[in-house]
Amino acid sequence: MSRGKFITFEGGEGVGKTTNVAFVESYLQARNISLVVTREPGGTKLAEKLRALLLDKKSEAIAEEAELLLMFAARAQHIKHVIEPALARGDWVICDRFTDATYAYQGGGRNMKISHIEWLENLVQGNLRPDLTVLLDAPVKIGMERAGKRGAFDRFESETVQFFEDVRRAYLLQAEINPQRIKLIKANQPLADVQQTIINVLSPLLR
Ligand code: T5A
Repeated sequence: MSRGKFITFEGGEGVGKTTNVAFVESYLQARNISLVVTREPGGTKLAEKLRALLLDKKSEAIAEEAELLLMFAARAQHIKHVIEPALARGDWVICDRFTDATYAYQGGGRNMKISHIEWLENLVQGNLRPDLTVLLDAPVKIGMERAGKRGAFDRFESETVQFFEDVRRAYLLQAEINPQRIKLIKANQPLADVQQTIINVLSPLLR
């Protein structure tokens, strides 16, 4: 049994990650690929509890270091109990956000040291890196408008426009540093065009 593929979806608020994760799920299922769809922070009982704490707007002010460590605590659980077992049994894993989000939000948005994120990434993930990352990119205003239609904002969504501009810049830098893995797709085009581009970037993995 060959190891499954690990695909992550990234991007700022409201760019269409969840919509396109569902699209890829149906697309791969139609090709008889056995897969697990999951998300971060989250994906296990404990990690979902940590997600609720991290997104809760009413919580006490969370120290940046605590936020970073909670993201990686959730990730450690997720990798150990969901991602690694699935990949080992040959399933593909489609994950709505992963460590690029930490580089973007905690590194770019919160301005935390990249060397600290790299250290935690190596500690928690060992050699595990996605085979493919779909980075959906749109101007901050468009993403926030789309996210706003969904209802009340969570703790991250309540951040400033400057924060999201910094997040976006950090994501684009990640794509520049990792051009083989991260495929940048313009998300401010019609959904059908976004999805056709996603099929194009997926096709090398299906060969
Ligand atoms: N976080 C996460 C960190 O800070 N560090 C980390 O390490 C990690 C892993 C998680 C939060 O945690 C932070 C980042 C996040 O703030 P989340 O729920 O994963 O939160 O992220 P959100 O961005 O809040 O997810 P959203 O559901 O808001 O956005 P999506 O999934 O990008 O957008 P989606 O698919 O729900 O689409 C939004 C709307 O746009 C429409 C959809 O139909 C929907 O109505 N849409 C389009 N409309 C027109 N044209 C298109 N091309 C469209 N694509 C989608």
